[in-house]
Amino acid sequence: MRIEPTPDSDLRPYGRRAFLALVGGGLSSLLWARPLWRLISPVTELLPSQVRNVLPSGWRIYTVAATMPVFDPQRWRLRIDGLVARPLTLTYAELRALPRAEQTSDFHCVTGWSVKNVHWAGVRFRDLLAAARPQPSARALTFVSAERPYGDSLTLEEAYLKDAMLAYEMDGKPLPRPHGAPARVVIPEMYGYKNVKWVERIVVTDRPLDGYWELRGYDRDAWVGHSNGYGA
Ligand SMILES: Nc1nc2c(c(=O)[nH]1)N[C@H]1C(S)=C(S)[C@@H](COP(=O)(O)O)O[C@H]1N2
Ligand SMILES: [Mo]
Repeated sequence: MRIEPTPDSDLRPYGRRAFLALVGGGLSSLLWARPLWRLISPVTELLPSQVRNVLPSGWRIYTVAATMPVFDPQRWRLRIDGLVARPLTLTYAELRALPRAEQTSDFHCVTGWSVKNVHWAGVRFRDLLAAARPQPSARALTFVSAERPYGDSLTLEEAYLKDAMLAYEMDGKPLPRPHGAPARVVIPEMYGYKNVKWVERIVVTDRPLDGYWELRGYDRDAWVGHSNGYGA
């Protein structure tokens, strides 16, 4: 895996190491990472710095790195590996050629804002994974963002909910760069932090792993209305 230069914030290198360790299969660092984060930094103090801007549509564009990944349709690849019979790499054209699904759903950030009736088009995870053939021990998916060190995971049960998808269109247009071009996770039942933007790799694992915000105190089970967010 490519290792990126260390960014300026004192918070970020920690998260990158933890998440790369996670993707590399090293789970041990995560077991101590979470309680440590709770001690160092209450969740509420981290949130305001997340807000880059608020759009008239009600969306806030959230990032953790200094710059957003650039999407080049010729060079972009989506890697699917881990507990699969056949690890594979999809081009953007190959992703678009998979069975297309569409839906209209609401989007909720754990900090209290929502956007209603977002129209998404993309691929259901079952269709996305079919060619890779998950092994019988597969239980979860870990989504690695091109925006390091962001990532998160879903159990297969969650990923196979009928309105969860890897989305490549939003409101009738290709997914805009600030929203994660060319592809992001959409799972309306769960808070926004599970909806990983700029997905470039999906690792099939035998258990869900803690993602970026979970390492910083949020629940892994991010069900809207039932987890430890504001107003929950
Ligand atoms: N790569 C990446 N994905 C991310 C985030 C992020 O900072 N980086 N923030 C998450 C959070 S907390 C929310 S609420 C949504 C916000 O989606 P938007 O930026 O498209 O409004 O993206 C999620 N996915
Ligand atoms: Mo969020």
